[in-house]
Amino acid sequence: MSTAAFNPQRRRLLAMGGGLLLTAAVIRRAGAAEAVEIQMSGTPSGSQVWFRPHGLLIQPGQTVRWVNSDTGNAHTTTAYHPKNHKPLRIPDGATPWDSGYLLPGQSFEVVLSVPGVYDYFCLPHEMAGMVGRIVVGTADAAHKPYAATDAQLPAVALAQFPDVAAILKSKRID
Ligand SMILES: [Cu+2]
Repeated sequence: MSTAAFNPQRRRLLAMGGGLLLTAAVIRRAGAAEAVEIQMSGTPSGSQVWFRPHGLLIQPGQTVRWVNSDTGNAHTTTAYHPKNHKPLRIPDGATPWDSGYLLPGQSFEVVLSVPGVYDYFCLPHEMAGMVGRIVVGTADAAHKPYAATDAQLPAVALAQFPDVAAILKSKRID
């Protein structure tokens, strides 16, 4: 119950903060300071789980914040990277992340600075297709990134990555 009460309050604070940042943007560098939220959620039974948005375009240096807005499930946000025992599907030189288990109401942030395509997954739900893709800055819209490692991923996860072209066009894909 306390987490349910915490979330709306926190969102209001974030909204206020966002307003202040927009004001500051007049002075300098709006995009660099604004955090973008990705919700981690699912159906009450856990039979369906998702990141929302699961396709996202941000600018280099922007902060991404994953929030577990689920009522009962723990989730992770984990980069596809050898350090996380997965094939490399983030740009060369980018720092991989692994949130560890986030309980409902908990959140995790990273700052993504290296331009390119970042694929990530939820550790307990990769096999349920709970994956996401972030494009930082720009990417080759015609390119299928990381195709060489596609065969190492579960088909259900692979099927969920939005096309780079669609992310560049829509900026946000739920
Ligand atoms: Cu999950």
